[in-house]
Amino acid sequence: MFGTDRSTLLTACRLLVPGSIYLRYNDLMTETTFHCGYIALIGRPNVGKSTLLNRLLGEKLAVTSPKPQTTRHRLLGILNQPGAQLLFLDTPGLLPYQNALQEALVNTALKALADADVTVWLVDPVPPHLDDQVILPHLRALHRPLVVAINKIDLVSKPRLLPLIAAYHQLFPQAAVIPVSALLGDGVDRLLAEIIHLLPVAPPLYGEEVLTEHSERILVAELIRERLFHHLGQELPYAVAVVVENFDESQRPRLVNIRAVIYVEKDSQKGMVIGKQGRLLKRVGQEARAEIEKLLDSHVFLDLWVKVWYHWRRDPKAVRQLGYQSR
Ligand SMILES: Nc1nc2c(ncn2[C@@H]2O[C@H](COP(=O)(O)OP(=O)(O)OP(=O)(O)O)[C@@H](O)[C@H]2O)c(=O)[nH]1
Ligand SMILES: [Mg+2]
Repeated sequence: MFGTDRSTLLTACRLLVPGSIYLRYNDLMTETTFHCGYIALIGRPNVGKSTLLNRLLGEKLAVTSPKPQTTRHRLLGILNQPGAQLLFLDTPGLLPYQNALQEALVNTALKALADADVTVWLVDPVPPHLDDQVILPHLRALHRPLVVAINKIDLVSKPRLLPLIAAYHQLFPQAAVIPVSALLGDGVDRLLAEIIHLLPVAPPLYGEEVLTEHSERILVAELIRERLFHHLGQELPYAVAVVVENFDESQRPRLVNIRAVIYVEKDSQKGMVIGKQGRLLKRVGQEARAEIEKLLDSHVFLDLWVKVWYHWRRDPKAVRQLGYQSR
């Protein structure tokens, strides 16, 4: 899914000098009514926010999985369209929190909501949960435009969809309600057109070739975590955090040497991540390396270690040190 020119995109992102952007992108600036702004993708866990971000960008930037609470960062994905630059913020799913990690994730999502010029509330194709105390109060208090995107419409028949659209219209009469399938792409063009229409008139903030502002280290750690999410069962994926400790690109593109640590919360989990005779860790490493090589457009040597950080999810300081915090 990664484009071949992706590492160029990301490298360019790191090399950009503030102030040079407008000079280099005169073509974007010639529009007299250029639209630019932040769009927060908000919703419950697992509704498809990250899948939608990847679909909108045409690149795999965000990690996704069938398990809820996959996303842990506010991830910026930049899309350039004729006359507009869209700055999408993927966010962690909103739910009542039970530990320091979940609290940090909810704060991250709410901060993105507060910062955004337009909010896209992504929902499953089910009637609104009117008793929702985590999202609805924030959406009701919103002073900026809202779009409701009913996702996964590939899973429902048309006759079932119409009452759903009506129910969301009734809940937020001022908002456009747009059915989409992030997986298949249905409705995504209409969603884009609606968002552009709602964005403020402003010049582009980023150069045309920039896809994101995140470091390759973070994206690499996320790809490793995604593979762990796919292979680990039950609660174990949630006990895992990944940190890239060494990123040696002195021989790039011949080779990038990466050492990453997978943190778990208990001794017993360490063995589960490593697997019998190291098989699970080996598989995770092989799959992650293939994805990382596409991302970096380079051969990669990936050295994975598993360490225990006792009960890190309960400890706000540990959560921060592992890179999860509202920004
Ligand atoms: N059938 C169908 N499945 C979808 C669609 N969009 C996403 N999914 C699936 O839903 C699951 C969750 O998708 P994600 O994109 O990880 O969801 P998320 O909202 O980012 O989840 P969190 O990061 O946990 O908040 C994955 O298995 C996706 O493949 C869709 O339009 N149709
Ligand atoms: Mg996600």
